[in-house]
Amino acid sequence: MEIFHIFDSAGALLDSKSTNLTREAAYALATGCGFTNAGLVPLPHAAESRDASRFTSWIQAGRAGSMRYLERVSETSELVRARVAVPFPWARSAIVCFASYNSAHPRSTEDAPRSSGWIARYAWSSRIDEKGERRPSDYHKVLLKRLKSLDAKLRERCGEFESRAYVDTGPVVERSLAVAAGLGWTGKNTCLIHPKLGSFGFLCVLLTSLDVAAEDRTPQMVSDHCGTCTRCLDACPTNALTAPYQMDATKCISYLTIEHKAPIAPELMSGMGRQIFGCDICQDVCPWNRKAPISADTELQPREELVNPSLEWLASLDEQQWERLFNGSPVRRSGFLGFKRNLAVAMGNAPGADESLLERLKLWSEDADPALRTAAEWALHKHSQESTIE
Ligand code: B12
Ligand code: SF4
Ligand code: SF4
Repeated sequence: MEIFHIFDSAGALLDSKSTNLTREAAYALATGCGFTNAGLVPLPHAAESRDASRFTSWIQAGRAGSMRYLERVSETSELVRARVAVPFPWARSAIVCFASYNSAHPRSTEDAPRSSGWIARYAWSSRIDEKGERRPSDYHKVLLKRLKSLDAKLRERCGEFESRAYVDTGPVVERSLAVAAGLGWTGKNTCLIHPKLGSFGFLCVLLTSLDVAAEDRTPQMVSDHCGTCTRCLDACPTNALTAPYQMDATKCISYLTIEHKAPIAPELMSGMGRQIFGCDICQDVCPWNRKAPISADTELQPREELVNPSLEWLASLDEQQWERLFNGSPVRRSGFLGFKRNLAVAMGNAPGADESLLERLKLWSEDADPALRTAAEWALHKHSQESTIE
């Protein structure tokens, strides 16, 4: 059967006599829509049972904490996310896309200005708007738009078919599909690592009812390149990486600062260091990110003001100013109160304490919000102990 994998010099498809997808076509169309890389996997895929049982064990071990949406079950009592076929029995292929957000800016693990915090690299993103002004951007929106244009391009060639486009929020395990699509391997830090692009990349998925061409149905997996390295496990400050390839999300700083809305357990606060939104440590120490190319993605460019931001500056923002700073940014997910709670922890971990930080912490230690109050009390206690020791 004829398959559409013949391109002219501009990358346009010349032949579309069949509706079978090829890797080459998926890659060309996806990169044409702005993605850095893309792979294709037939569904169900070869490692589906293995990944379904890994996901199920992870949920059963209580690793998901309060992220209840991950635990949703079907009418047949199967975890919805364990296999794509549970929510989408019609799905025959997944185009998995990778969008790099790597930048030349410092790593969280490098020396930083005194009393500065850390916002995860993925949340620095911005774009220039129609008026020429830099605006925060959110990868969910940016990439969903690209997936939709990929979907439209496929429709022009294949006619109608069933599809779903997901960036993060769909009921699928994106890293499982990315590995199956040959985009990289699962690192011991649990991240998808692309052998050339590293792990500072977003993943997203276009599920379709289109079949994969026969010659592209054989899995093209990237082998595990972690070898004897254990840098990520050694560097994780809260021991969230309980063993190679195993993460207890309830201990992960990313979970604690973004997803977890309640008070943070005091025994985890010291380990959180200066992270105020997300955490990059296990990726910053990874040798596979050292030589990764810098992303030229115009919609995911870093905002300078969010790199090593001063804790004092962030703590001084009122709600309106905070909303303005993070309107349209992934940082909004923590909420204003959650962000202040995270700041309080980072202020507790800051070396020494300026009078103004202590004043702010005193104010917050009387706040009505229990999560902020607990964090501020902990931070004050920590500084009072330090001054006693001195
Ligand atoms: C819940 C979630 C989290 C949770 C839990 C993370 C986790 N490790 O499970 C928290 C809040 C902690 C989190 C943190 C982060 N996240 Co997150 N998260 C998700 C989400 C929504 C679901 C992940 C999930 O289902 N977890 C359950 C576990 C079982 O699944 P998994 O780790 O993805 O599964 C693979 C491996 O663990 C592996 N595996 C399991 N057991 C074993 C055993 C062996 C031997 C091996 C080899 C492999 C293996 O198999 C699975 C399939 O391959 C996905 C989006 C999505 N819909 O998939 C984004 C996603 C995984 N997150 C992402 C990002 C960017 C992050 C952060 C970097 C953000 C930050 N800077 O703070 C950190 C990274 C922390 C880390 N080391 O993983 C990206 C990952 C990109 C990449 N290159 O890997 C995703 C895909 C979002 C996106 N659309 O881009 N995240
Ligand atoms: S993101 Fe941070 S806390 Fe989470 S596993 Fe990696 S190093 Fe540990
Ligand atoms: S730091 Fe080392 S062990 Fe961890 S993911 Fe990177 S290469 Fe693998």
